Amino acid sequence: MMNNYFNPEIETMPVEEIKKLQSERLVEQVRHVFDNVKFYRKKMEEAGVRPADIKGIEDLHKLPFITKDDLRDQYPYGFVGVPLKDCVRIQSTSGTTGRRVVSFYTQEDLDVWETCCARALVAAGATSADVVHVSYGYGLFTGGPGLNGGSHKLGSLTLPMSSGNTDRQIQFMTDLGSTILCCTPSYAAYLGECIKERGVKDEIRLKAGIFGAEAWTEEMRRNIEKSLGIKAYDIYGLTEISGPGVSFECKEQKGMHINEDHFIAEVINPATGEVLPEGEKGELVFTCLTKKAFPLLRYRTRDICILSRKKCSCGRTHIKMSKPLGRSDDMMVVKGVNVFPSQIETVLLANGYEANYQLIVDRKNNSDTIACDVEWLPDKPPKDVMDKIEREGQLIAKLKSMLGIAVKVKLVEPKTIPRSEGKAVRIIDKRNLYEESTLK
Ligand code: DLL
Repeated sequence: MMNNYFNPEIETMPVEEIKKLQSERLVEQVRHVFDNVKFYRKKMEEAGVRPADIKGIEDLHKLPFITKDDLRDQYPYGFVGVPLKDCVRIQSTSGTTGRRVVSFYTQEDLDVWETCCARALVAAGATSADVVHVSYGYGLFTGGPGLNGGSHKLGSLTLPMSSGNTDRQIQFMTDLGSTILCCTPSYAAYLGECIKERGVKDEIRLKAGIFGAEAWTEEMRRNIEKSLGIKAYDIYGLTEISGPGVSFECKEQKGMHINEDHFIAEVINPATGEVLPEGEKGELVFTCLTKKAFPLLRYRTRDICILSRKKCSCGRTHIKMSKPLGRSDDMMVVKGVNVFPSQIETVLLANGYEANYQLIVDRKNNSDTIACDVEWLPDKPPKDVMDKIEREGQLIAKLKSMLGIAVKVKLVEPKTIPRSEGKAVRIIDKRNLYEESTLK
């Protein structure tokens, strides 16, 4: 009889046993990091913590945090925990020079990552008899390679479609009878519209989709499920902690099970760093238990979440996280790309403007748009309309090369962007993608 798990013995392990396994792995991992990652060894020494002080997960709170800034400062090799000859792959975030994170993998690390993705596929009902259509981007982005690897592990026929070229996507989907779709939720919604427009819904064999990499609402889930005639499951992850599959939804569709044999999750107060009890909302922090090439301990994700150990009807015992409910920094995911306002600011300052700007992010026809109003300097007004268009064009090109996505730029008169007495309101996100948790 078919079961609903990829690794039943681990996914349904009694909680006490999971904690025991985590403790054993943590002790070993702390030793590995202390011995091999100079930067973290120094951090531990500064905090007065020795590997011997970490006897199990109850001691986790003694370890110092790692932030994205630490990764940036140590770019590219500072966190690598094995000789480079043992690394077989890198993946990277969509960020640019200043914010780029490069994550390294040994062959075993890739194996673990792909197993986590295979678990997500099985939780969405996939078997080796399925045709898995992967429309996440391939290359440096983790989406395509992660789900691709998971699908191979499961033995499913894998279509490495990558993103874009919607006509071809639909053609393969109908010709090859794709049954599981993996892509961002906004692309799934767009595909649903295109399929309707082309009148080919009857030729589509999809039964489920695994959608993540950006925030999406329950309303979007309902729309996608209706337009594609499928069950839509959430999947979460980040490049620093391997990629997609850190956690995934099961048939309950209420919260994502974290692969606790490989990651410990904590929720902290982002202002004080204090660990919060289960059920409270705070910043999600991950410790990698098994990754050797890029072994991050207590990495602050900046995603705001809630954890819950309530019994799940699917039988999995691994803790669940809510959908991300916001960010504790100002990062936005636009068209699947991680965008920081500081990147925009860098471009403006480098091109003779000041940081008087406002970003307006919206979603039209299931596609994100980002516009940036920028004040020209009082002593440098555009000479005429042509000059204004030319200057806007220059900024568009510079922003495109910094972010990798198109930003619509409008130069505006000085002092027309509202000033604030406190923190400047740099971003108006009209998409309302974050909502209250459905985890009870
Ligand atoms: O987005 C990995 C991924 C690929 C996840 C495919 C799921 C599917 P990064 O580009 O490093 O990695 O971006 C990580 O994206 O910190 C969240 O803020 C956001 N994010 C990822 N998954 C979700 C999700 C990939 N399901 C950042 N819901 C994370 C909301 C998500 N936000």
